[in-house]
Amino acid sequence: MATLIKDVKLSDDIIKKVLFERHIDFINAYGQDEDDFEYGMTDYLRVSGMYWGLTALELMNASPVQGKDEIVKYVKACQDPDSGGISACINHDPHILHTLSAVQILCTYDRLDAIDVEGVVKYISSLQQPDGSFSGDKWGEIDTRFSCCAIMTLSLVNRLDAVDVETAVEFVASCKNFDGGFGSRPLSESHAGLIYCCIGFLSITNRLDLVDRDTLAWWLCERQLPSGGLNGRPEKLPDVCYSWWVLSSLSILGRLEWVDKEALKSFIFACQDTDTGGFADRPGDVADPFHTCFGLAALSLLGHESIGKVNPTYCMPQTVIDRLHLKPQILSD
Ligand code: 3PZ
Ligand code: ZN
Repeated sequence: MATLIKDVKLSDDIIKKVLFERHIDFINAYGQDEDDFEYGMTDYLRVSGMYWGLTALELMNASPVQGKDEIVKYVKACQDPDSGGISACINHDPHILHTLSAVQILCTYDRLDAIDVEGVVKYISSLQQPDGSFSGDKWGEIDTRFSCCAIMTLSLVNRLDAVDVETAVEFVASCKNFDGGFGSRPLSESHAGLIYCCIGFLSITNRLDLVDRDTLAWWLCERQLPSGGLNGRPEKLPDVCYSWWVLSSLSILGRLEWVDKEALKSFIFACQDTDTGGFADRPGDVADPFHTCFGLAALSLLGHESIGKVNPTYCMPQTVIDRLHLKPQILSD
């Protein structure tokens, strides 16, 4: 039986440039509902939603119309004074993902002083388990995504000393599979999003020696489909956010040249919504800040000259990573 490849077909008249003005308006419009940037995004996603939108704006060299002070004030109000963690939205429970997003926003605006950084450090270290893994909140399950959030957050505030990095590395290493990829826990299947988390984690902890570089780079390149787009696992449709999870991992591994860059650019361009602005997961779908951020970030890694340089480990402007003197490990070609 012939193998059926799941894919999309790009139309012949796809746009071949980035619609910057449209995307800037799209992101800014997400905040205009109630005069505040914050309100456009569903509450359970808000602080991370702000990070996606604000990072998209930074990469386009634009500023939020609502003003950075307003954003800093909102993020500050989401910190729980008891645990030190940061929630998606005022009065929600703190979570490690939103804690990372908040720290990413504040580092980008050079406003870490606005929150209780020691509280953040205390919160992250409280989530580490005896086996080195991290949970996402005080109830949550264990997942390599949370190991990544923990190590990224602590490295951004220069406090990696607050956790046991060595056992944290052992846990992530135990999630490596025979295909070179990584899963969410030991024995769980490889997935491009989780591979990004683990490769980002290992680049910060300077342990890329634990990666089966070419086996993994090969698996990642196999995510590219005839449309030029990338999927997250075999048999899945392409999706713009996987352009980021796969490309950032390949970039850290020094294997960016293994993908067909022109074909991927065409796919990402085709995911722009020419009416509303923003990028969708695939051509014709509804645009959102998440895919807009990762679509632009992927184009940055592909060398688009009008998009600011993004750091492949942190998905933050490279200028910010340089200002913080962070040097996540990167393998050269
Ligand atoms: C999306 N989340 O669980 S979510 C997310 N997905 O909060 C945010 N690619 O339905 C937006 N799919 C859009 N704006 C989607 C964040 C998911 C990822 C879903 C998705 C992305 C295809 C189906 C998980 C970092 C943080 C969180 C995730 C990944 C990386 C949804 C569905 C899920 C979610 C939010 C909205 C629109 C935006
Ligand atoms: Zn997606």
